[in-house]
Amino acid sequence: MTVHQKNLNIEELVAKDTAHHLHPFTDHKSLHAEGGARMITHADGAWIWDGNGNKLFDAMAGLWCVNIGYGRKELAEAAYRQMLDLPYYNTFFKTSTVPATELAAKVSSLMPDRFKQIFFVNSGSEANDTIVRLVRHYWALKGKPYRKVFISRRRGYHGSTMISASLGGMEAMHGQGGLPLPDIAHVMEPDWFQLGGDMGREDFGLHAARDLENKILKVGPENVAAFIGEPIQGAGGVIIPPKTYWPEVQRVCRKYGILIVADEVICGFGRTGNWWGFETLNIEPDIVPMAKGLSSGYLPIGAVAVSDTIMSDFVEHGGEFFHGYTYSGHPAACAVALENIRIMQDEALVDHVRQLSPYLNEALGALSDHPIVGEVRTQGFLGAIELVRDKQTRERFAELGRVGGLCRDHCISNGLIMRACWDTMVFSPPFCIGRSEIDEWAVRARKALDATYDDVRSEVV
Ligand code: PXG
Repeated sequence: MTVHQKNLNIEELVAKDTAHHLHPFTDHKSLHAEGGARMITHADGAWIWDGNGNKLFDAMAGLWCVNIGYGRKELAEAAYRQMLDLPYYNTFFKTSTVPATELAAKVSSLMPDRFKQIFFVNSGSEANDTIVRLVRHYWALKGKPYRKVFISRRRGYHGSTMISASLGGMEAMHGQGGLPLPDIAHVMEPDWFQLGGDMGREDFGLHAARDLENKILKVGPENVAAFIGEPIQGAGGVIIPPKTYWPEVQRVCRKYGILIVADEVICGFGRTGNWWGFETLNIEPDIVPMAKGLSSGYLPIGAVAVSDTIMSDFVEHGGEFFHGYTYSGHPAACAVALENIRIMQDEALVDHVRQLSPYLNEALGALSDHPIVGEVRTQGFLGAIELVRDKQTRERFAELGRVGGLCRDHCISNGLIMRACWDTMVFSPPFCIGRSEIDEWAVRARKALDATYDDVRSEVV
């Protein structure tokens, strides 16, 4: 163990946190009523500890981001060394720094040849904000300023800023703050389990793609700038699309000259068993936002990879692109990301994910015999367990999200972190785990499912 347990007064800390810390994505009434947040104190590998001394298996890798696992000293040392050399300098106005230069080249080297240019940001939300500005400016440079509509999917998640939350398809988010902003249209998500009805998976994939074409025709193809989608929708409930879906989406976008944005914020950096989700799902994107796994969450950093097609217009037409952040290409964050990628490559972690994923699929897949589990699906180290009251018809329990919440709490009681997206339990574990940890996780998950079943037995068909 490389971690240090400090002598903390947790009760006092939780009170202070409740008094002063305004938490993201939180119901403040219930946080106050329940006596505050769970304080996480330290972590190692795939395990986190809370202030009460509970040790939990983190099957979410934080928020889908700690891909290499917790406790890697090399990353802390990379940040320390860089902060001594140069803690900050900007990358605006024709200036650069060594780690930003090296990281741009490194990220580009992990991608298909056409992605030579990398723009740095601090988060996935900023990556997608950047893309909306950059793509609209690209079309303006090409003399088509009216091409500004972005099409995305319902239950897609692209961030929490005004435009990235608008791109996202989360109704609850749109219900606050006057979203979505104009010139964004949403189409059906390729969720066979929930929306497929009697259709076969492959037919349903084509059906969902047809919804995109219908929307393009309604908006007017000449007005559409880009289609944005996560190769596998993460926060929407790990929606692994039918095999027919992406090829058809791609055909439709090409037909109308619409750019494709593959949001790799979750799927990127090995999560699906290849470096990029677009490789796993056979997509050829024009522009790629990334964050999370770029630094395994050790420091905030994101990026946008831009293909030659788009870049050539920027270089040809010239004129300043008025966009950037104080911390675009922050030296310490870039140094940590470089070290993270070095470890991923030296330890062949993407191969590890690909090789171990059938085992994970089998171990977690065995839960599909459970009375309230409708489906278990995985792709690489990304997956979901669907909770249903009727296994045959895939019918949900009443009050969507209630049973997911119960199950999440039972997971925690059993020393396991999985996230509930409504009644879909999702997981995205760190890459550093082996077979024994997967076995341990499956045992804990079954106990949590059993406890949930006890709560809702009378409702189950
Ligand atoms: N795109 C995707 C695909 C994401 O999953 C973002 C963009 C935004 O990234 P930032 O770094 O701005 O948060 C994300 C983030 C959840 C949850 O509830 C998911 C995310 C963030 C917070 C919570 O599952 N994904």
